[in-house]
Amino acid sequence: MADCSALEAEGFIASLPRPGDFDKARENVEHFVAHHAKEGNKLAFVTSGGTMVPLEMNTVRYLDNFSTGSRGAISAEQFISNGLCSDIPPQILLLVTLSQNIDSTQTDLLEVSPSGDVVMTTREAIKPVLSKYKIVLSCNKLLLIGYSSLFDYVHYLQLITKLVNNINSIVFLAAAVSDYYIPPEDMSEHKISSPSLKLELQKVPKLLGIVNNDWGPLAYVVSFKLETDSAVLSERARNALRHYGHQLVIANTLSTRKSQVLIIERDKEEVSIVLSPEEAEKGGVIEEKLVGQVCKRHGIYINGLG
Ligand code: PAZ
Repeated sequence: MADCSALEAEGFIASLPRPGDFDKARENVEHFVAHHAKEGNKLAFVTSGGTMVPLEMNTVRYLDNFSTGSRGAISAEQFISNGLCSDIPPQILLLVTLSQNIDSTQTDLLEVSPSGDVVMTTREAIKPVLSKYKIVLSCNKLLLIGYSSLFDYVHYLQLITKLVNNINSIVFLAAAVSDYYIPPEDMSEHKISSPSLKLELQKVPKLLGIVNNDWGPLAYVVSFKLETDSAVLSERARNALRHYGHQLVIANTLSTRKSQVLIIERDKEEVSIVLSPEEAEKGGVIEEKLVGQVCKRHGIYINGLG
């Protein structure tokens, strides 16, 4: 694993272009965190979706990791309405990819009015979701920060983890982060037009250890391990837990991720969380159980440190 020191991580991140709205996002996150710290509220910082790796500076083409963003989005909802936690549920800071999936969800909500204008649909099915979303936003319980590329993601990951570094914070890393990238200095400025294309990608330095060792040492860090071969899942997740020192690793395989996950915790037997077909049919989601377990364990963690 290409691990790096905090200094190397700083250098790597500084070599990447910053998202255009970084300063505004920093201001928003600072306000959100300060407000909830004053109230003594818990925070969950959730990352969600894939991280696009651009091939050109003026990006026409890119590579992406598989992720629909649904794990992060549903988990954020569950953190907000977590019925399994006895105390106040955490407020949410959601770092979410601005991917095609999200765009297409949004365009599904659009319809053309009789006057020909494109307007948000008032279809019954989405009314409760939208109104819940509006309430959550207006109560300042949710702050959304959008990103597209790997470059944006690592800048925000560093910024936000440092700002939420507190025992009351859960850092919940559900985004699917690329292991490879093209360094900006090797990228074509404009659209590549060569007759054939050979790509040489560099390994992205492993930032997972830095997240809790340097940027967020007080936070409760939960990372995800994705494999496609279930035979190696548990062992690799346990290795990741040992290697990075996170509080929890959630292990999932691509094909069964919506119905089964493993919770891997230091010095403990792994716990399997399953969503039965009957529960799924009734509209149940595995994230409800998963987030409940995370909140319960975070409560134990806080009490242990307090
Ligand atoms: O976004 P999604 O719901 O389609 O999938 C979720 C997931 C598989 C990306 C997530 O559970 C996960 O494992 N994230 C970490 C992936 C990684 O190992 O980089």
